[in-house]
Amino acid sequence: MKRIVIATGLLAISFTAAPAATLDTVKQRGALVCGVSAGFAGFSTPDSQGNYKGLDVDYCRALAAGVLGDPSKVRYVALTAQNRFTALQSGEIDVLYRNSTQTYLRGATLGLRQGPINFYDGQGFLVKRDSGVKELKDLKGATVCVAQGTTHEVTLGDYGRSNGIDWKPLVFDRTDTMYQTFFGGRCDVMTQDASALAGAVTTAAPNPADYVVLPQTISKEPLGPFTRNGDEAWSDIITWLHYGLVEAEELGVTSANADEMARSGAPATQRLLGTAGDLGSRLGLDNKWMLQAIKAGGNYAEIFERNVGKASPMKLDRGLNATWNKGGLMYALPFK
Ligand SMILES: N[C@@H](CCC(=O)N[C@@H](CS)C(=O)NCC(=O)O)C(=O)O
Repeated sequence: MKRIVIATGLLAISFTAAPAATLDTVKQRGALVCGVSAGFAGFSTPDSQGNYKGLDVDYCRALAAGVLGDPSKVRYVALTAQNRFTALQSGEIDVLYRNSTQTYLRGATLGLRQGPINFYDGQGFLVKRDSGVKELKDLKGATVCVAQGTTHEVTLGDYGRSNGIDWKPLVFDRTDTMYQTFFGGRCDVMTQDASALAGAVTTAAPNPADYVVLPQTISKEPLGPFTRNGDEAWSDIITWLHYGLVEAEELGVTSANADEMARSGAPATQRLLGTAGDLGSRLGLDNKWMLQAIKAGGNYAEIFERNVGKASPMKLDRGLNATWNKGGLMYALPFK
């Protein structure tokens, strides 16, 4: 009898290795192509003139300043939760800064590198203040608005199953539709990164005071950049950019005093800013790349405070995003 072997199993997906030298491409093009969110208050959102603003956007600007000497040399590509990683795999963007959670599977299966965390977040829940809901167990049987293609979809199901909460997910492929639906009263609760919930309340709630983010989060959502595998030189730049912005905060270097600190700062400060040593050239960059990056939008604290901190509409605490010596997790590897 003829033996028929049917090959089943996983479809092997191979990602064409993108041209390795992203740094050269960016320099030749004279612009950075940065993948961001189309609309996420505090992280990436266009203002009335169409100029993108936010914490993720400030990383794109700092990178363009470091690599090209000009923070405005960025072309922003607005991406959804669903198409963000393919845009990077296909080479459409140079780097992804889009409130993207770093996970084992994303790191192991997408052909992408995960850079250092620029915002420690967690999955939170938003309810109407007068709903009487105080904690997650009050949400039994609740209809939950959740976005497709996110970590939240999976975590919501897992948490419900292990805690006996039979919530009913209502899944959206567009965040704007999800906001309309939730604020229109069709879901009892909406779940997202806690930062995104704070942003949604400031931008989309008819009356922000009517809503409250529950104190509990159900996951770790470490948000950070993604780059393509196989281009270590470029990934290193993305890595050290973040450490440089945090190191600047630790050393007290700000957008306002950076030039002065470059002239007269301590040796560690001058190494960071490129007036001592030649650290920049080791990454194929100008030695003053971090000076340019910091002058563009400030150190990590300035970027945080301006976009999502107490002085911004989102009013978030530093929390885990404080530096390690102030009770947080932000810790820059040394510049030496
Ligand atoms: N951090 C999560 C969620 C990221 C995400 O895409 N969040 C949605 C809302 S939950 C968002 O930012 N939407 C804005 C948009 O689609 O432009 C992940 O990486 O999966």
